[in-house]
Amino acid sequence: MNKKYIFPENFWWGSATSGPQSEGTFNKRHKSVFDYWYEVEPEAFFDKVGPEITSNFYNSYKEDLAMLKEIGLNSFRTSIQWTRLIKDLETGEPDEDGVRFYNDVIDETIKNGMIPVMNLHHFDLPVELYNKYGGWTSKHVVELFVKFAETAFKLFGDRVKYWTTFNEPMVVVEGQYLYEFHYPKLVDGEKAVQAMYNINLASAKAIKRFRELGCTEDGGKIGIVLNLTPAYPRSNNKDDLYASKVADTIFNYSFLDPAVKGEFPSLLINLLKEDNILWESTEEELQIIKDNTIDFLGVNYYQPRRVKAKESEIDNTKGWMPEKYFDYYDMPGKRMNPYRGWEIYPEAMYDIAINIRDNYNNIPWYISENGMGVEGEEKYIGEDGSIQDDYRIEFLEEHLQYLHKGIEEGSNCFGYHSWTPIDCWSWCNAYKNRYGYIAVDLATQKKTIKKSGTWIKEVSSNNGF
Ligand code: BGP
Repeated sequence: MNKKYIFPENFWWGSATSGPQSEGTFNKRHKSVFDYWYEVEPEAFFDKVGPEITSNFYNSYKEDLAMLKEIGLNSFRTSIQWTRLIKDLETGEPDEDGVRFYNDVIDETIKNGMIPVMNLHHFDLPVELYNKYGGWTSKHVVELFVKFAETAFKLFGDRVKYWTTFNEPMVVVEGQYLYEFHYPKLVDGEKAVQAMYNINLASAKAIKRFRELGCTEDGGKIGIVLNLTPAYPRSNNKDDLYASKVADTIFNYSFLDPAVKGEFPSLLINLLKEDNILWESTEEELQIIKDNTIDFLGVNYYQPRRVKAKESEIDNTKGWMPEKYFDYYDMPGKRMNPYRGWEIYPEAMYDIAINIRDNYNNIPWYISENGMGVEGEEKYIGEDGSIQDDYRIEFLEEHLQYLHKGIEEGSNCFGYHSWTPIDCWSWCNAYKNRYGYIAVDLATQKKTIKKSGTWIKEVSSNNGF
């Protein structure tokens, strides 16, 4: 008989989306960097589909959340858009319609038996704050983020018990300041490093505010969502090992260490000092980071990072870049998701679980995103009219098996959220790759449960498979 994978009691079987990717821009007070970028360069988005319509969650959240309940989910993460909740970005004064909307979403989530997890920043900086202050390189923007967070905590903290400050902050650093895939598409190592520091500071300051406001008193918890992409070396040769250590330090531990341990990795500080590019910080700020670590961690995992010792010449034309320290390694025979171009390597779920157990105080954590984006799913529509996404079920089961092994060996993981419940908009890829348990027909907004939606319902009701 096949092994059964049963998960810990009260395990979260949920799914995640974000405000900017699901709501649509209806009635927003401000534009985010993505709203603005689409306005000035629509051709940068797949099929020129922008963030304005998306899956229509702003209008259809009641029906959508009822469908999430129908497929058995017991928890749900989305994000509060800064550009929707806040009327006055300087004071943090809320917008009436934004308050109404998020109140309804939260109430409706709870009414449908799901734990709401609310995130505060999912790549969606108000563009005005970039234009006026330079965005995440500005410490004033850090203060404005804390005001926004405070407004959200005060308004919704009575019902929302799980908060996260940022989703994948390293992707903001990479996209905005290094690799040109988020507006303003800069290539500027110095700014990247300052933004990395400032976002860590913003997270710690928001956590501090959360605790000062007494949000923890009736069980409120706060964390951060990080995309951990373990760096695997080509070989055990010491130079390859060093390359992977540096890649892990820059891309993973730059946020994980301050979040959990309250300190930046010394290797990171040393490299940045040697490269003469260390951020501006004060003693007082570093103390705030030290004193305000997270209660729980969300981990987004999609793909590993394969690296080898630096063999190619360092490209200095772009200024400081992380690739100064390693080369990417194109491992022969790796499994790929051809649509997204990402390697499939479920074993990393186990490695992440053990790393957290052994090196990060075995902090309570959950998988906050994992999933498979596939293009052209219409071709898998079966006789009953639903998408037969067996490939997705297989992908999710494999990842869950490795997660289960980590849990069996003592890692403190309390849940699994897939990306995403209902097909949603995906940054520059727009609606190219679909990830949902529920399909959306963009032309009619008709939503249909896929085979994986029926599968997760079973898994959730059996607490395993
Ligand atoms: C994560 C983001 C999500 C989501 C997901 C899928 O990095 O947190 O917002 O988009 O990746 O990736 P993509 O949309 O790029 O295919």
